[in-house]
Parts: sequence; C-alpha cells; structure tokens
Amino acid sequence: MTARVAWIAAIVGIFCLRAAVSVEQAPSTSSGQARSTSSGQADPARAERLAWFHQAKYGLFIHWGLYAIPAGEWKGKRIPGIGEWIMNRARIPVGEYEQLAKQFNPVKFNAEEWVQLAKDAGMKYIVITSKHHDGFALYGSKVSKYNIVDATPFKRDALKELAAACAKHNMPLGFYYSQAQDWHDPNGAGNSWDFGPNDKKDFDKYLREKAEPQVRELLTEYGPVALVWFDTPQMMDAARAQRFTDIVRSLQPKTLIDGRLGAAGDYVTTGDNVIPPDVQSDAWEVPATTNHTWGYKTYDHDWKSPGQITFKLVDIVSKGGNYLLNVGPMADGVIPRPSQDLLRAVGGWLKVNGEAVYGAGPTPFGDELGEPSGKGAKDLRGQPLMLARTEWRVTTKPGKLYFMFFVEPRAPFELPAMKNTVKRAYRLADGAAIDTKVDGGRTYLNIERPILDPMATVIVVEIDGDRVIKGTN
Ligand code: JFZ
Repeated sequence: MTARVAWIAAIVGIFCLRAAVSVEQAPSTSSGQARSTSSGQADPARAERLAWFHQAKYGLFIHWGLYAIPAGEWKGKRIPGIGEWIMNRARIPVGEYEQLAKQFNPVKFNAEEWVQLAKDAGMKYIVITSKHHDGFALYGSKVSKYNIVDATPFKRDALKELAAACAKHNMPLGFYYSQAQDWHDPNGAGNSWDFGPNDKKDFDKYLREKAEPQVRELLTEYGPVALVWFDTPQMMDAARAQRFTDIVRSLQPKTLIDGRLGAAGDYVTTGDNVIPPDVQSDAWEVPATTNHTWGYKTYDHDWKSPGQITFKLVDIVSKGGNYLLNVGPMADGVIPRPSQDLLRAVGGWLKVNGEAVYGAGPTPFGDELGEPSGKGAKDLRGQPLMLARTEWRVTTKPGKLYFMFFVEPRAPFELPAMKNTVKRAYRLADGAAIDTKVDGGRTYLNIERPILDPMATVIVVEIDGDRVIKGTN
C-alpha cells in the first residue's frame, strides 16, 4: 500500500469521524465557530483566526512552477497523472529535472492580473505554491539556491510581486508549502529514485536546514500571511508538526494552518475534490481542480462548466465548508484562457447572488442533500452510501434562508417543515416578490417558471426569529 494511498486513507478516516455529526449539531452562527478544535479543547484564538475564513468561503489556488515547462510531457512522451508530479511519475533524475530552472522565464507573469482575475471571479483569498514537492522555491530563498531568483533567467521574486498586488487589493494571500516531500533534497521525503527509501534519510536534517527556515522566510519577508497550506505529511509525527506550528504561531499568530500538516490544523482539509455528503461541524475546506491536474498540462482540456462550479460552491457552503479552486498557469506566466473564462462566469453569478454565499451558514435541514441509498450499500469509507440530490440547496443568515434552485422546482414549492413564520419571500437577483401561502401547517412558494438564472436562482425567505426552529406548527 503506497504511502499516498495510506495517506488518502488517513484523510478519508478524518471524514467518517466528522460525517457522524448530525445536522442538528451544525454550528449555529454563520461564523461556524466549532465548539471544539479538531484536538478537542475550546480555543477562542482559533475561532478568531477563522473569522475571515468563514466569511470568505471561496478562494483561488495556484499551482505554478518548473513543472509548467514540460506541462505533462517528457522526452516527447505524455506522462499520465497530475502535472506537478511529472518528476515523480517519470522518475526524472534530479540532475535532469533541475535543468528546467535554466528555461524558466515567465516574462508574461503579471501579479496584478492574477489578483484581478481572483476579484472578477468572486474569490476572497489566494493560496499559491511557494514550494511544491519538486523542491523549487517560487521566491528568493536564502536557504536554497534552487529558487526563481537565483536559478532562473527570470531573476524576479514572483511571491514578492504577488504579495504586493494582494496587499494593494486587500486580498488575503496564503502559501502552499510542501513541508515533507522534497524531491530535490537528498533527505527530503519522496524521491526514492535518486536518494533511496524515506526511512534511510536524515529527515530531521532536511526539516531543520531547509523546510523550517524557508517557512520562517515566508512568514517574515512577505507581509501578512493569511494561511499556510501544508501537504502530504509523509514522516510527519506530532513533534515535527509541532515545530512548524510553533514557527507559525510565534511569527504570525493570526495565520491559519490547514489540515495536512501532520497534526490538527485550524481546519479540516478534505481529499482532493472530495465534498462530504452532509453538514460538517468543524471548519473545513475542499481543494479542487478545474480540470484533472493542478500544475499546467498542455493536453488536459476537460474543464468543469460554470454551472458545475457554481453548484459545487453552493453545495460546499450549504455544508459549512470553503472551496479552494485551482488554476495552473503556463510557463510564460499566463493563466489558461478556458480557466479564466470559467472563473469569470461564476464571478458574474456571484456579483448578483454573493449575499447567499459570503458569510452564510449551512443548511438547517439536510433532506435536500440526499438520502442513504438503503439496501445497506456502503461508500468507500464504509459509510451508508448517500444518493446525492442536487435540485436545490439552502444557506442561512440570521432571519434569512437562501434557497438556490439548480433545476425547475415543483410548483408550488413546499418549504421544509419549520415552526417559524415566513414573513416574505423574494428573488435575490431583482427583488421580485414571490407569493407564499400556508396550507396544512406548511408554507408554499409560488415560484415563477422558468427559473430566472439556470446557473442557479436564489429565493430569499425571511422568517421570524434568527434561526430555524425545526418541526411543524
Ligand atoms: C496533494 C499533492 O500531492 C498534489 O500535487 C496537489 O498539490 C494536491 C492539492 O495535494 O495531493 C493529494 C493530497 C491528498 C489527497 C489527494 C491528493 N487525499 O487526501 O485524497
């Protein structure tokens, strides 16, 4: 069982635990302040750190580096799998792979344009790969010469420029950092084809001489860091993870730590593109691709549609989570047009309907999410197989329910049972009033058909009282 599968199993394990959480226990306030940390004890500082995260909901992930040059091909052969793993998948000797640095010259890189794209897309934070598994740093590191300033003809510090553009636009910036895997370092994890098996390496030497000092650089020379996105915690035990936690907490106490450090972070990180079947009580985030790779590949054109992305975003927010959606810029520094167009299309929907997403709380109901398929069918995690329903989703704010229809609702639309009285209902996009009628203790919405926006139409239902009281009158 490869380390990667073992590791995925670990992540999945985390979710069965959480999936056990029933809807009722869902956090009440839109800020979703979980009552306990993933390590159990109450931590007001953590809740404070998470406040912006719970407001933001939707972020831009950027996987960029030397792997954008081969872009999925090596010596004329297409290498299957995610593009940023090409050195591993093709077992490229480090001496050969590092030569790519001499070709890395992204003259079209424009940090301002990247931040503007995130804003146009309705994304509220950015996370970029400062160093991925291949060990190459996208900033001027004094710890390792294997970086964009010292090893390439480009010589510019991309993270310095991005940090400046983000500061100018008040865009929170986070750094992805591969703390464990480093295929360039003889003692880093993961490169068995040049340096042999992990357990023969002086891993702590690599951590002390490269990873920890580089994380310090990122937290001391690039302004406020919104979060550090650690990943694939091979060989990371509690003591090693604690050293990174101490570095982050001591240098920038407000900085969030994701769920892949190798110890409890500030929030849970799901598996890639894994959306849990129901509401999760703790803060969580889904890292997701717009096609089937994180790093740019020339021949992966299987892009998700704006409708699919909008549904996934709303589905995730209605379950209490955040959506971190990725782009893989090309080697010249330009983000592929199809992914730009896709993000801007979703951004257009958010310009009109963002009130139902930013800072919104999860569904107080749950039947709309799906039901166990019955017949004892189990999913990968051994949990009752959930047959997802996708007709509509709902998010909440005090006194308001945001029903989002992705297909034509039954007419009239029967609201889920609740003791609250419906004060009024209207279409968010244009404020158009929606007739309501009460019959047999249930409230019905007379939603005009066809629905206004096929991407998703939002109907706001104002109720008496801040929160839904479930049950019938
Ligand atoms: C990791 C990286 O290996 C990959 O290159 C990318 O950066 C991605 C965001 O994260 O890949 C993973 C990590 C964990 C899981 C799947 C892919 N998982 O838990 O299912």
